[in-house]
Amino acid sequence: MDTNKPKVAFVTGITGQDGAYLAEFLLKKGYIVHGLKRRSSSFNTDRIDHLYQDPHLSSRNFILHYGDLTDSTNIIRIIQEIRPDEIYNLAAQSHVKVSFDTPEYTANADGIGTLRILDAVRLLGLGAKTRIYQASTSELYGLVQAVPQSETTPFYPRSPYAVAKLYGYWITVNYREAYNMFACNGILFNHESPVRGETFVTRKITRAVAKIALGLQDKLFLGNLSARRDWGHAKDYVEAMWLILQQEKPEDFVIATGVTTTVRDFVRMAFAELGIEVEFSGKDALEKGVIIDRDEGVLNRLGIPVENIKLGQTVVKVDPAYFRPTEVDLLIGDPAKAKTQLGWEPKFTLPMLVEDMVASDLQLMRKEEYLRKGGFQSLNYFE
Ligand code: NDP
Ligand code: GDR
Repeated sequence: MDTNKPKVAFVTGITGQDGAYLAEFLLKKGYIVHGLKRRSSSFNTDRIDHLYQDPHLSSRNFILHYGDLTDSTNIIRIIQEIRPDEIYNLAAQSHVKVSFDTPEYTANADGIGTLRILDAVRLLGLGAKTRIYQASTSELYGLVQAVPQSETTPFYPRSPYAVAKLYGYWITVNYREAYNMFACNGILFNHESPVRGETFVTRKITRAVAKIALGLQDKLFLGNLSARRDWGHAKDYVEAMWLILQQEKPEDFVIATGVTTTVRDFVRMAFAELGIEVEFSGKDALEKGVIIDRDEGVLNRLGIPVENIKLGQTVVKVDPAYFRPTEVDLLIGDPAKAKTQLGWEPKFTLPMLVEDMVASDLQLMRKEEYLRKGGFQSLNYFE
């Protein structure tokens, strides 16, 4: 084998949060990266535009292919063409709440989509060459059986998304055992970043906090404030994906920080980044968050007009429309196996994650402020 030949990776879901960070990570390691991109009626490549290479160049190390996980013919064709050393299957309808609205599509893309990848590798006779990473999730644990959740904690999925991912998890294990393939599950707990999808709760919060501070929005409507999540930074988590495929034996790993926080506390932390103190009162659907203090030194340093931050103003309200038919109340992962076997350790703490996201959204919303002042249409309001 030519050891100087660059490794070839195929990343599905390359236009998503993790796909973008993973592509950057692999390119830095010298890989040739192929990505699967869906056709969309408008551009969907914002997160990877900085990696784009002109297709007319004679040699490229970043190549995109049109395709969809619901179409096995294109999956087989692309894998046959590129014969990857590693496949990272990150593509999914990844929103838990949306999976209640689109359960059949979610099952097809997230569950059967995983089978399509595994079976393409098997059918093409690449089982001994190609290593496969499957993006499994802490949502598999669902209804709490035991905490902290580890590789041996029983699963109890609580959404069409989680049930589809349960199929993805087990079909990966089955292909490993039945066909001796190097196929692994990374059971990743929630991980976020400045490019997190705008409808996931952390990003929804950091965007709204920045808008409220700049006077572009009054308040933020949220669902279950008491849900607890183990939040890490996506940058740390894509490194773990790669490490999982570099082991001698294929195994499954939990990737988490081991720290859990309520949505309510995430809101407090995000406002606090901008020198705004928010206190919560009331219960369930009547709970609300009100500004009780402001740090003028911080506001001045960040150039946020003090008059935008009104003491007594309600900035968070609960809208039951965001409640889920079945909720996952508590996630807290035990990353001990990843720490000892992979040598993986997250570099970001939760306060560092919040700081990164709020700073980035403040900058983004300044652009929106500028556009609005100029009389232009504002950025979309995502929920
Ligand atoms: P995103 O929602 O940001 O990205 C999902 C990606 O999948 C996008 O590139 C999307 O394309 C693509 N995609 C969706 N449906 C299809 C389809 N039918 N065919 C091809 N591509 C499709 O997710 P994340 O980056 O946050 O997550 C990556 C993976 O990890 C997902 O599988 C998710 O379920 C899983 N996961 C995520 C965790 C997290 O906290 N982020 C935790 C545990 C697991 P487009 O851009 O066109 O929409
Ligand atoms: P999750 O992430 O469902 O854990 O799935 P999300 O950020 O959507 O929700 C986290 C918790 O916050 C509560 N919540 C709200 N959620 C959203 N989206 N919007 C709200 O307004 C809101 N208010 C409260 C939710 O009820 C929930 O308890 C993410 C996805 O990335 C999955 O793909 C991944 O598998 C898991 O993380 C691990």
